[in-house]
Amino acid sequence: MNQFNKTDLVKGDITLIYADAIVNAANSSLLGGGGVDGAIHRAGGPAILEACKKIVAAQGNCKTGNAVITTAGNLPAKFIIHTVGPVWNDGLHDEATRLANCYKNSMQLAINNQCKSIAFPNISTGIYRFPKKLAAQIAVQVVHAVLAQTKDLDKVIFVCFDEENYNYIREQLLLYI
Ligand code: AR6
Repeated sequence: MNQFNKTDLVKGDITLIYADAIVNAANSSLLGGGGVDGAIHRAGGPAILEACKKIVAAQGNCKTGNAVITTAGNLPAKFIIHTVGPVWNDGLHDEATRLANCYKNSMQLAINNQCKSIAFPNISTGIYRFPKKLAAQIAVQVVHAVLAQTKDLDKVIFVCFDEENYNYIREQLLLYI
């Protein structure tokens, strides 16, 4: 299986995806919010928030670029990996590196928890205003770089809620055929 076959592109709602882990674009409080974060907590039920609160009590807030793992509650996934994307400022505040870290650290956490498949939303491209084209370039590049270095993941699914993100991710994935 080549690396291209290890990536998939889906347009829709990540809460409906059957993957070992789905990634949440959270904020550092881990207490929920709008966008995909709101959708995951709503669909997954209160067990996810309870697990997040325990993590915050034990280790404090989650820093930008880092990731933590919880139950997926009522969702079809096994785990939720909550990562905190950067707020886009002007591109001069390490936004690109910090977004890359979200993808890297989420994949590593999935591997550490014996996950074979992981689904990502377009982290930071909503409320945090990261430019979608640049975010797609970073996401696909990092995912392929990590896949090239591990045999532990069988599938990475990009789940795009909007047409614009879908087209940018598609454009980037085609570069790897
Ligand atoms: N499934 C997949 N993708 C979705 C869904 C869904 N159900 N809903 C929205 N998106 P955002 P951010 C897409 O704003 O920019 C929260 O309040 C959306 O179209 O969810 O990282 C957190 O608590 C966009 O492309 O996350 C933080 O405070 C992408 O998900 C803050 O928002 C990310 O948009 C994080 O902002």
